[in-house]
Amino acid sequence: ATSVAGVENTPSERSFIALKPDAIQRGLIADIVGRLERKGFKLVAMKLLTPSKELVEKHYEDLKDRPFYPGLVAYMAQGPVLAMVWQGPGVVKTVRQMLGATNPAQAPSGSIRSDFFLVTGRNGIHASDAHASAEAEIALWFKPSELVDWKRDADQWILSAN
Ligand code: IDP
Ligand code: MG
Repeated sequence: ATSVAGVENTPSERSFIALKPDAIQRGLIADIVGRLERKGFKLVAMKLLTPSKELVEKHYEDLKDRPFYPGLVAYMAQGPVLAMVWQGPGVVKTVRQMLGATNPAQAPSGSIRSDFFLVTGRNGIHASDAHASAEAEIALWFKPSELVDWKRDADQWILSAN
């Protein structure tokens, strides 16, 4: 397996997506992962883990001064978390749209957070919000050797003719 840093706005663009412990506990893996898969994005890494408190703290470092931070870290560090890397043109922005707003009550109907979740503190899924944060989060959660470099035959039907 090799990994080449994803390039923004090309088919190699990547995002870090993670199903949070509530999604795992509730048996929503197939429903949510299925949406990403059917959209046409390509899965390049996936692992189920219970992240260390340190990993979660680093992942949510920019929120460390918020009142909900300790509860957020405890929620995530309970595990399990399904950590993934998905690839495709526009993946960062499009997956954020597929998620909907942070607060499921404000997420558009048909979005993942609207369809499966009720409250901000149990909103089931994380997705990188920008290209730079995606690359940083991928490096935080995965070793380069865990990213799978594979040729998908369906790409000729998904990525061509644009
Ligand atoms: P995002 O997940 O949509 O990017 P962020 O503002 O980056 O939203 O917050 C990260 C995560 O922190 C949220 O997905 C949610 O799990 C949690 N969070 C954000 N705001 C609150 C809050 O007001 N109460 C409890 N948890 C929150
Ligand atoms: Mg965020």
